[in-house]
Amino acid sequence: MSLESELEVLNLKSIMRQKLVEVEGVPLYSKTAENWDSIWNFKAQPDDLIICTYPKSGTTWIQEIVDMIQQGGDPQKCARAPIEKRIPFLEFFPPKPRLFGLELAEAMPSPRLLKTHLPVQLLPPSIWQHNCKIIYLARNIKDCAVSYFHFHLMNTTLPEPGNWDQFLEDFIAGNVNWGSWFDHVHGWWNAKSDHPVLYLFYEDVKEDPAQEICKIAQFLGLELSELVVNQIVQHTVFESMKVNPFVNYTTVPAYLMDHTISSFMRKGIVGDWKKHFTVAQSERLDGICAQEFKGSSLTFRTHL
Ligand code: PPS
Repeated sequence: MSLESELEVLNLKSIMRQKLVEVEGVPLYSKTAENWDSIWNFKAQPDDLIICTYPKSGTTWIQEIVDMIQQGGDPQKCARAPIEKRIPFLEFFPPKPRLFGLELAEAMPSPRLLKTHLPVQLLPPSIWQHNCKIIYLARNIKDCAVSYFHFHLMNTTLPEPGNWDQFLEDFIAGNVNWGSWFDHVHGWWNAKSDHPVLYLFYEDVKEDPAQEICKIAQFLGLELSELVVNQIVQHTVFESMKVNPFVNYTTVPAYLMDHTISSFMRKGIVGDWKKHFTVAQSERLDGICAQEFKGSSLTFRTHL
């Protein structure tokens, strides 16, 4: 093996099945925690647009929708690079020499589109200081948990998930990368009263994509023709995204994402949880949700 290949293997090993390390009580990739100062000191620009989600809430879907809106509905322009190169993922640190996350963002001309899964309290302060626009997409907890479980199986940068029953317990307790789903969706729900946050739901985008695309365009101060809205709907429907190598993560090496175990574009539906949850698990989670959402105006749909 050449020296370069050996280094590549060593570098890769450092990000595979990473341990989680808490930052302000939130479990994050150990690489993210190691680089926390540089994330916290990220210098935002006033025209940065941030896409924020809890993992597996439809981030990639909304990223492609927003890029399509910004590119006037031209799919060729969105095919300029895979999604992770077009929209830097702020807190993700891949092995060197890959340009990613922060470094990619810093090398990018404005206006930038950025992705993060950070909970509200961990968002770098300069994003608030510059009053950057933020699009938040939330997904119901049951489908989110199922999707995250399958993602742990195929994505070797995440810790081993154990079986579904074990994973679900960790997920509910917030012992997973990026922490508690409850804290995340509530934190961002509350943030929208003081900041320019457009709070969207996966289930609404699934039910009426054209309507949600128009909401996003309006938030960005753009007007789209009916033709362009239809082009965006066609280009971003699950069946199109599943076979589009610029969004389906099939260009990522198989030792990091093994699509033979589970596709990144897995099911793309509302209600797949019914195939995974036992009745007891579902009822228990309903009880926890009832407690967690007491007094909150935030509600989710678990079927359409
Ligand atoms: S990540 O890794 O956190 O960025 O993943 P994320 O993109 O947030 O979520 C992946 C899930 O979103 C589904 N998806 C879609 N659903 C409907 N329509 C479209 N176009 C679409 N694109 C991605 C994807 O299939 C994952 O959900 P599951 O339930 O696992 O299928």
